Amino acid sequence: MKKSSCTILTILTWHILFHLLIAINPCIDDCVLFCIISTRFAGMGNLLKVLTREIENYPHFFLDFENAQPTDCEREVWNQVNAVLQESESILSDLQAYKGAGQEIRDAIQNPNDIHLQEKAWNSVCPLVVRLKRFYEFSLRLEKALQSLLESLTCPPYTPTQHLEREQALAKEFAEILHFTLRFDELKMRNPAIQNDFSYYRRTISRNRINNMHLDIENEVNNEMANRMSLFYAEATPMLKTLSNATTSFVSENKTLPIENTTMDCLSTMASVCKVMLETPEYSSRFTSEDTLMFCMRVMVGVIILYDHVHPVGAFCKTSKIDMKGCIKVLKEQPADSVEGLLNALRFTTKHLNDETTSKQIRTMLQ
Ligand SMILES: *[C@@H]1O[C@H](CO)[C@@H](O)[C@H](O)[C@H]1NC(C)=O
Ligand SMILES: *[C@@H]1O[C@H](CO)[C@@H](O)[C@H](O)[C@H]1NC(C)=O
Ligand SMILES: CC(=O)N[C@H]1CO[C@H](CO)[C@@H](O)[C@@H]1O
Repeated sequence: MKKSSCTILTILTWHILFHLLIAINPCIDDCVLFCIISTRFAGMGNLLKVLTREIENYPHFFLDFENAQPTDCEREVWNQVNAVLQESESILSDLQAYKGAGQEIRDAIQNPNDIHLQEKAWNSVCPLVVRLKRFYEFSLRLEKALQSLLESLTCPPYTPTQHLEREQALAKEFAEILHFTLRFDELKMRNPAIQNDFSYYRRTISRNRINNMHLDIENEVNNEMANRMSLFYAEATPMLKTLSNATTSFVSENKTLPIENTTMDCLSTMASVCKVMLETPEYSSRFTSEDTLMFCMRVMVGVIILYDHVHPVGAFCKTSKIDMKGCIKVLKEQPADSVEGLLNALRFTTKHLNDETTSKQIRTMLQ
């Protein structure tokens, strides 16, 4: 008894000292200090959790999706990612307005000898390809932004929970990337014109190349670019696939660190935080707008899908760090029409739902 209260006292002293020192020197030194303390007092984290009554299995805190502002420590990465995110709404509205050249292409194909119709189709498709290139290039910038965030949100010495709680503005940007991704892929899936236009473009350009005509477009979209764009648009959910590829390579390039676990933990923690905020009225009532609840749901689903694509056995099996039953339950408690798209995303864009390791109960919940 005496011994354990002594331990607790020591820990409290360190805890207080730690916070005092952080208050004095907030930025770099706290990392160093925390590192020293946490290596010297392995296990302190768990005891502290008990002391602060954080004994639940799943991380639990309010992530301020509406107002989080970057601290000085976050600012550099935040600015970099924010510059990318600034463009995301215009990408979405451009994609939403994308009508395609279906009619012109059909006319040209049905009248192969009508040069005028061939030119008309070609001239309609070229500007569309330039727009598709802009979307594709945006995916590359988003991929870089995601990697910067993952680096910040997984670096030692903090746990993913500590990172997300301390770096809420970065966590919010991470959420915004996922939110954007789901909306982009939804629009792309509903627009078959994109692939149709692009494959017409590819067939026609090789013919035009033989006839040595109308090749200005190649200054804009060269052959290598066209190949890469082709792979991108061939994906059912291209933006998510880009992010999951990026996350997978982030995990494998950083193998020497215990990051393999921390990256997955970062994703599962994010899912859990969203779930807890949605199912806990004390948290969800702090959002001033209904849109934030929808945002939170999309982010939860986005992060689950990402986890499922990156993790070797996915999000649905028993060992998954994501409480899938809880997440699906939270979605099903919302008005059906607002979550149907999200449930479909879980049904049709995940990778491991139909694996044998997925419990019957989860499969039934998603039927
Ligand atoms: C993702 O990676 C796979 C395998 O390396 C590749 O075939 C695919 O084209 C990539 N997809 C995207 C969208 O980057
Ligand atoms: C971290 O990941 C490695 C490889 O996947 C695994 O062997 C190890 O048990 C994991 N550690 C923890 C604490 O989960
Ligand atoms: C610490 C470390 O090795 N970080 C590397 C993780 O992987 C990215 C690329 O995905 C590198 O840029 C980082 O330097």
